[in-house]
Amino acid sequence: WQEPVGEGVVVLRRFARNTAPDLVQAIGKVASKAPFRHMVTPGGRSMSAAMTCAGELGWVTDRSGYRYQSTDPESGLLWPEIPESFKELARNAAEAAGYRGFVPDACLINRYQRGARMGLHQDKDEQEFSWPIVSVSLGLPITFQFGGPRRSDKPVKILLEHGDVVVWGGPARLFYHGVLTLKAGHHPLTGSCRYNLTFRRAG
Ligand code: MD5
Ligand code: FE
Repeated sequence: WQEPVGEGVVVLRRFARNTAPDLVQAIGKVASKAPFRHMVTPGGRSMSAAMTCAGELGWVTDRSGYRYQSTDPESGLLWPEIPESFKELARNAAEAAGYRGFVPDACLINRYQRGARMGLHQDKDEQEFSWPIVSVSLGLPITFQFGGPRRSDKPVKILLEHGDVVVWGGPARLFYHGVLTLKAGHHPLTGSCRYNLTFRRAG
């Protein structure tokens, strides 16, 4: 079932619940090769969400800007491959939302701990926007802000909980969005944090 959030948005509540333990284990494997880190924005601030990546391309930010690149700037190595369990989930979720044959080349993994947030922004560093972004929430809940095409558009709040998957396509692909500060809590699978996986076609 789905709720009407906005044109191009498909919310798949609890879609990843059964595979969540596998996903969390696979996050650990990726992070053993490419550890979570707090990247710096072009403005010189450390992001409060820790990040790592998997896939042919990874999203990075530093003083020189936002971009996708094939190597981890911390190690100089290629990013780890996207785990099979991730790819299968991304493909199935995209298909459930009407996009057949979604093969992401980039997976960004965000880790939010108490106090972490993400301000309103657009995802526009990808080369094209015809494929959706598939996002998977794991662990602690967070309040998501779904805005519009302009920063000034008043955002709607949506609670994203463990196992929820959202497919952001159509006009929403480029809408402003963010998450409010993560509140302290405990989740049996992820402990004190929330993970968010985003699957993209970046190249
Ligand atoms: C998160 N991550 O919960 C979110 C989920 C990011 C990011 O925003 O850039 O890592 S992705 C939500 C998203 C993507 C594309 C469009 C829209 C939302 N939208 O139209 O609201 O960590
Ligand atoms: Fe985003």
